[in-house]
Amino acid sequence: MAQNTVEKTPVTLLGLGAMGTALARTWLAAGHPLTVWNRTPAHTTALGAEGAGAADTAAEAVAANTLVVVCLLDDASVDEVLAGTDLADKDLVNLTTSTPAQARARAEWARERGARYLDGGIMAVPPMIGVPEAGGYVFYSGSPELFERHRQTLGVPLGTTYVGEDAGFAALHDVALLSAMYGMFAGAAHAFALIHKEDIDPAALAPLLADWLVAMAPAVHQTADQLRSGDYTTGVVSNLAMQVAGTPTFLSTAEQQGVSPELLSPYFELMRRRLAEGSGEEDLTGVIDLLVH
Ligand code: FVH
Repeated sequence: MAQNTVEKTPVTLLGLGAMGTALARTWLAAGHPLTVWNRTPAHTTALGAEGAGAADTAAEAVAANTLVVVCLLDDASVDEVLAGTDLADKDLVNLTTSTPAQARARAEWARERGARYLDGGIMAVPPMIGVPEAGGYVFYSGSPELFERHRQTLGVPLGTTYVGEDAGFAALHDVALLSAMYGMFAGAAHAFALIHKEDIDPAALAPLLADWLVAMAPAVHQTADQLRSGDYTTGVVSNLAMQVAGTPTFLSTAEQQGVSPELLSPYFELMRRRLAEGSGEEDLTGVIDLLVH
């Protein structure tokens, strides 16, 4: 009885793309009163049937509740959608992917309009929404009070990880993790290309590849320790000199397999430059120094 009488925070959600729709369903399922708006009104129909209130305009949706969540395509669409709304005294949570600079500017923009602001970077794809065991979560940054106030509501669709008061930090963490992911995809693409013309089943390589990437992933902790200490030679298992000596093997193999080295070469070039600076006893950590201007 008691659990049914707990009042759930009403939520306004602007943007019913693949992500917004998935978010909406979890709030509805958890019993949160939900008001939705989408540029293409047809996207609100199904959610209306599931209990959401569909507003005719973004301004009407914003007026309906204090907590306003935005999940639109990009920062330009956020600008467009919020332009005619009254944000005074609203709790604005922006889950639209943006750059750190855009997030910081949006926080200031919201403050000038009398709103409190939280920025979010979603580390999940739509099928992971509302599925805790899938491991998805959202990085949040901006007002700590706002995060605490809505922590429970924001935790309904996905886990929450608060990364600081600087509104740009959620976007920065988001882009950092996704950039690492693209590096991993690039490496996997090269690996599949190497076997492509051979009598090797890609489905046989895939589990070997996945296990190897998982086994290597903890190396990031040593990288972090070395960056913190400034000593890139402690705990080194495979030093830079040895690794650079091995690069011709990778490049020759690519050539023999008829595979372009264009994904690997830029990284090898950075390794060679670091070695030329006399850093042969280091880990690969020194490459990071070459990337930072
Ligand atoms: N889907 C994913 O895999 C990723 C996972 C990580 C986070 N991203 C980010 O989430 C934001 C929304 O992504 P989405 O998947 O919902 O994207 P779409 O399905 O393409 O929906 C886009 C919504 O934005 C509306 N919209 C676009 N432009 C405008 C505009 N100028 N004015 C008003 N609304 C606009 C669009 O409306 P409509 O086309 O249905 O009328 C959708 O509601 C995004 O930042 C991802 O990077 C998702």
